[in-house]
Amino acid sequence: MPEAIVVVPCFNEERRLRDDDFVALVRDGEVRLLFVDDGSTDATASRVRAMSERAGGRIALLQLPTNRGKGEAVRAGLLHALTASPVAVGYIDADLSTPPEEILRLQQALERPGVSVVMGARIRLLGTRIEREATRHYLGRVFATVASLILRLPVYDTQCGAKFFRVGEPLRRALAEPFRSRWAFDVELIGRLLTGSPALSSAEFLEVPLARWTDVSGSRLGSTQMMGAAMDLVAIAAELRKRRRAGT
Ligand SMILES: Nc1nc2c(ncn2[C@@H]2O[C@H](COP(=O)(O)OP(=O)(O)O)[C@@H](O)[C@H]2O)c(=O)[nH]1
Ligand SMILES: [Mg+2]
Repeated sequence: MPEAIVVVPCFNEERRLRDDDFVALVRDGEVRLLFVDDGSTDATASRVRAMSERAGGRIALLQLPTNRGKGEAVRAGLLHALTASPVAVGYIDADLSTPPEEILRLQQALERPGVSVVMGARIRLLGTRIEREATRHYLGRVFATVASLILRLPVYDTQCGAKFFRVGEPLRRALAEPFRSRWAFDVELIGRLLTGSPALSSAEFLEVPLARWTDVSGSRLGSTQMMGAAMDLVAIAAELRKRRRAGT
């Protein structure tokens, strides 16, 4: 399997970083990790440097001077990753809500013929362990449903923090401009991929139901941020309309 570079956005994650799990992930899987420290004021950067030493350089650090939010940190990380010409890139959350074995399973799914984007989907099915607080689950379902309508794509879960992409012109173009949203940037990215030139077809997107996902405590996504993300959907919908018009 070709190696992927996986971006891990971090803002003051010193206390939640699980060093051993990250080091094991790059040892066991065909992945390299690029942590993006988004202007943290704690010891996030030195923790990543220590991991990098243990991982023989398979873990790298990109430091942004000031806090720009998750969306822009992911974009900066993906653009940096692309300079190394990988076949695939991805991003995951620093709290490993999506556990390492599931991350590798998502990466493998990108190998299927015709698949260019793989997204984890948090669906509570019998036999899975998706641990999410009820309020967050229901608010998340409303958000994802609206996102799906805006995107005109039958996507179940735009907001799971784990995604993989085949590297190519559609991805490069989709990352060229800053995102407008800190938290709803996944919706922007999917929208740009669907309406870009060249565009991806909806058939190239694959959602993989996760066997395990845990809402790790210490989230920075409070109710104010959730409201902000919901408002961002309005602007994203307007931008998508413009892009669709320009493309026809
Ligand atoms: N770059 C960056 N990443 C952030 C920021 N806030 C949160 N994150 C990262 O986004 C990911 C998910 O954050 P988390 O607080 O767990 O949110 P939740 O899981 O969506 O509730 C983690 O990797 C965080 O470090 C931020 O301001 N900048
Ligand atoms: Mg989290």
